[in-house]
Amino acid sequence: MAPAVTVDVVEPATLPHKGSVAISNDKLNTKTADDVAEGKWKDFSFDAIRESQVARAMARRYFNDLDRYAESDIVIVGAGSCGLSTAYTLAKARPDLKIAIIEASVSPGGGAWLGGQLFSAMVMRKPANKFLIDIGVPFEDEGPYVVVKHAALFTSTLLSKVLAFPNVKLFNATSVEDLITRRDESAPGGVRIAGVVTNWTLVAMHHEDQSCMDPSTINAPVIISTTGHDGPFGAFSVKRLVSMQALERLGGMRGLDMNTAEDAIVRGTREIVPGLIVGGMELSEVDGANRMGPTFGAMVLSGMKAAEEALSVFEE
Ligand code: 48N
Repeated sequence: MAPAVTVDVVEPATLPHKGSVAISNDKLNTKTADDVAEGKWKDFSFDAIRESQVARAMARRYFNDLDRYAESDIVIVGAGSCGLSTAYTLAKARPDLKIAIIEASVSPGGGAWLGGQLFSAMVMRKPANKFLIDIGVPFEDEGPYVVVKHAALFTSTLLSKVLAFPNVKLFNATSVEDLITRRDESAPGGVRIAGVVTNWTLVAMHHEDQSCMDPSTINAPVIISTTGHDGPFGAFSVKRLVSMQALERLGGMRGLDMNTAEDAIVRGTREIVPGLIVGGMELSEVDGANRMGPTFGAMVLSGMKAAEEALSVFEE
C-alpha cells in the first residue's frame, strides 16, 4: 500500500488555515470524479514528487531527441502554415522517415493564428478545403472559397496532428542560422544542401553582444525551407543562398494580387538548389511572385507540393 502523504492543506484565504491533513494515497487514488466534483477539495493532494524528477523527465527527452534527430531524413525550416502542412503530408505518407521541424519562435504557427489585420476568420480558396476535411477542421462553404471561423482553430488542429506523429520532432525556440553545404559541381551554384546549422533563438539573437556561441547541426539529405516572406526572420534560406552565391539574386516579393500570387506559389514550389526545396511565402522572394494577402489556400497546397517533391527523393 502506498505510504500516507502529509500535505499542508491551504484553504482559500477566506477560511482559517486547516493545518496538515494526513491522507492515504489509496484514499486519494480511490477518489472518484464525483467525489472531487462534490467539492471535497479540502483534502485533495497530488502524489509527492521531487523537483529533480521533473527536470530529468524534460532533459532526458530533449537530449534524446537531439541525439535521435542529429541525423534526420528531412528538416523543415519554419513551422508556419506551409511548413506545418508540409510536415503533416510527409509524416502521414512516410511514417518511416525522421522529420525535424526547426521553428525560431517559441510559438509555432507563423502568420496563421489570425486571418488578416488581426481579424479571426481564415479564408482558404478551394480545393484547399480538402486539406481541412482531412485534418478535421470545420468550415463554412462560400462557393469558391471556405471560411474557418478562427485561424487558430486551423493552426492549433494542424499543429496537434503534426506533433502527434511519432516520427516528427518540433524544435521550437530554435533558429536555423546557416545551411550545411557540400561541393557539387553538377549543381548550378556548385553546392548541395546537406543539413542545417542551429542555435537556440535567444542565443542566435545575441551573436552581436556575446562571442563564441557556436551552433549545433542537423544532417539531412532534404531540407524544406518555409520561413515566410522577408521580415526579421523571413526568407532565411534563400537569402543565405544568395550570400553564399549559390543563387544569383532574389526576385523580391511583388505587390498584392490574390489570383496571381496563390497560383504562382503553388506551381513554383520546388527544389531551388539540390537538397533545398522552398515553399510558402519564402518562395515569393525567390521568384518575385506577388503576395496574396489574407488567404491561406496556397500555403497548404504549397506544403503538400513541397512534401511530394521531398518524397520523390526517397522514392528514387
Ligand atoms: O507563416 P510564415 O511567415 O510563412 P508561411 O510561408 O508558412 O505562410 C505565410 C503566410 O502566413 C502569409 O504570409 C500569408 C498567406 N500572407 C501573405 C501576404 O501577402 O502577406 O511562417 C514562417 C515561420 C515563422 O514561424 C518563423 O518564425 C519561422 O518560419 N522562421 C524560422 N524558423 C527557424 N529558423 C529560421 N531561420 C526561421 N526564419 C523564419
